[in-house]
Amino acid sequence: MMKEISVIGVPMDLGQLRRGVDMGPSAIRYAGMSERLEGLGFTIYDEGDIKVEIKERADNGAETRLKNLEAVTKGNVRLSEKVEEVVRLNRFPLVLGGDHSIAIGTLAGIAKHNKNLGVIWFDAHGDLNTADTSPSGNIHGMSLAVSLGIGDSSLTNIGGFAPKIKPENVVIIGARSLDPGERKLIREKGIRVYTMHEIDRLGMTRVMEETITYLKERTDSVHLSLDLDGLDPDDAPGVGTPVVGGISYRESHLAMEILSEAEIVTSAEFVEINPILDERNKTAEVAVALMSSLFGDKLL
Ligand code: B3U
Ligand code: MN
Ligand code: MN
Repeated sequence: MMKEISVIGVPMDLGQLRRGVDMGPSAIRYAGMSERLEGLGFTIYDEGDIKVEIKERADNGAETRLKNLEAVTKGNVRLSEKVEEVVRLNRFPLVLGGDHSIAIGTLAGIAKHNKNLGVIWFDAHGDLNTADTSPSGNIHGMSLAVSLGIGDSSLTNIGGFAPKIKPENVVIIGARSLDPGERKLIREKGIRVYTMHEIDRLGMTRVMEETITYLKERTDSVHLSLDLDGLDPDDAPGVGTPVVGGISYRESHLAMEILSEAEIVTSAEFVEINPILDERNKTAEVAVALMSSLFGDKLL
């Protein structure tokens, strides 16, 4: 794995309606991220935060169902440019959210340099809605679809090209809340999904081994997009849309450790941490612990 990590904070709360997720990057830093990763031998370049419009000044998408479309687009354009620069410097981009709409900008920046990018989407949700299928109009529930080239063109064309990823290069892990339109898209596009059913049935070890074999066969780099709501709300309570019956603290660590051993992950983001809804920064601390496992921390 690259020994230099660039950390990029994205205080984005416009892809959904709950306040507080914009404080995620700060909460993660406060939980001791840099010290933990430096302790593992990495050099950390903290690039600070991307500028995102504050809620009070953001438009509310008068002529579209997509909430705050213009401000979400602008923040993601800035993010994509920063991520692209980091990849060009051959550093590992580690993006801190913010809501999951920021995956649009992260993937746009990475995909500029990686034409055969794989994505692990660790999430309770599919984030595969479009303006037509979304029950909420919230862009954080559309970011994976947008990255596949499906959705509003101002989002799909960020970076000047689309799509950013191929459906057969995506693996969703932890899904347990999928809308009807998302299920249809999964079937139509043949996207690989490990729902909680498969995780319970096969165990996390087999799920991760299959995922790694699958992605190694067809991709040359892998982005991990980790939504903290993929975990069970008992372990990660500080998220905007918790869904019961999720991945446990231990299973999620095991997943990170297996990924670390496989040495396939080339970029990552940790999103949806909402300190206002959290219990004494527990969810940010979980995020830092997971990062530490992903970057090779061993128990012994
Ligand atoms: N699928 C629903 C809910 C949702 C998606 N992502 C989150 N919640 N975090 C939607 O609004 O698209
Ligand atoms: Mn998500
Ligand atoms: Mn989610």
